Amino acid sequence: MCSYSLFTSTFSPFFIILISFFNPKKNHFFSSFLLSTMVAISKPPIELFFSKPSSKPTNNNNNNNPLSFPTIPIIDLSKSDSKHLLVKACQEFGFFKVINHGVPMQSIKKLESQATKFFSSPLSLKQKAGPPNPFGYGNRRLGSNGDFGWVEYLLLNAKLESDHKSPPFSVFEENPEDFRGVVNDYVTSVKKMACEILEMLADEMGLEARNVFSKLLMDEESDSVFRVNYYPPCPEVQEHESKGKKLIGFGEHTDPQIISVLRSNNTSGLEISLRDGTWVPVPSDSSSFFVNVGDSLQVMTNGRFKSVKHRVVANSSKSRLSMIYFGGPPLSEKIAPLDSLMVGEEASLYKEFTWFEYRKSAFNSRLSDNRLSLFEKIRTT
Ligand SMILES: O=C(O)CCC(=O)C(=O)O
Repeated sequence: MCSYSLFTSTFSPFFIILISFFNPKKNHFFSSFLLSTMVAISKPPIELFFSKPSSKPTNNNNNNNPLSFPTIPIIDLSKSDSKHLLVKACQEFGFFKVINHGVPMQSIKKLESQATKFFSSPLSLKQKAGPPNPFGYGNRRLGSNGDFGWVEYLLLNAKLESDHKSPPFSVFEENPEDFRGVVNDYVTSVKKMACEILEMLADEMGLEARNVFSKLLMDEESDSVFRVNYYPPCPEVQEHESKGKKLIGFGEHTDPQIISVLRSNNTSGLEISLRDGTWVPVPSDSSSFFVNVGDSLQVMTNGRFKSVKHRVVANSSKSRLSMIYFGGPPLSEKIAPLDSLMVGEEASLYKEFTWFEYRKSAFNSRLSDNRLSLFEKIRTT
């Protein structure tokens, strides 16, 4: 089933021409023969989506071996002592889970249901919402530098006033305005939570302005995006898994922005990389959010916070649906360590750059590249 959908998405123009030429109603035998032959001959290399067998262990994150596994920090946003834990989580992992987050479950469920409906629509309809250039529907191809993943996605402008009459919103034929409204409600709540987290971090770090990070997301020109990912199940996984390979839904990367806030359905697949390179699966929790430190926040804190490397592994039987808000600064914003954070003679670890420059550089790289390395100062000591 998964080979077939990959086939149709990769070769659809060819496929459509042949179908219309050999009308199946008139020449059923020949067209079915042709179709099955095409599927067999043109079967795309599924190997493309599998990782090489890893030399680095994946920690199974179960309770049988609690000592070897550092538990992913859980931050209760309703508790007053959370600020300290937040800073610690950003320093140690660049990743944490948030509970009591204040995002209405109704808003989450509405968006999830609209997104599920969209991804289960015929490919021809979904393609009307693409390509993701910069916003729209994408399928298997991640960016334009040769990265593939077992994923379909919708990439949307997180600016709330954007046009619901053009793609991808116009594809929600029954009511594009309604879909835009559902996205707006969700993004508004998640952005509020992201800003609250950023302000708690600034407070705890003793920065003079508690909105020093959050104002970049609140800025009218904030370059924030919203993404919905759908990872279809792929039965062929089992065969490859026995050889120690994983079906890569979304290849390893760090997020270039300031902060990312992720929510998924109850299908796991997200993994984060610890400093020693061990991959740790993150158990899914559809009622909580997961937060990543992005590269820009790493730079603004002069490396005190770490942007977390993460990836998604798809599976054989359950689909994963995730929605991620990427909070980014305005394009012209200079991304540099905050003066108020620097201690004594502390020097910046990074060359000066704007978000526009960094974003451009990130777009021109492969997912797994260490994108910040181009902007690191060469240390002389
Ligand atoms: O889909 C997920 O769970 C994470 C995807 C991700 O890392 C991304 O879209 O940047």
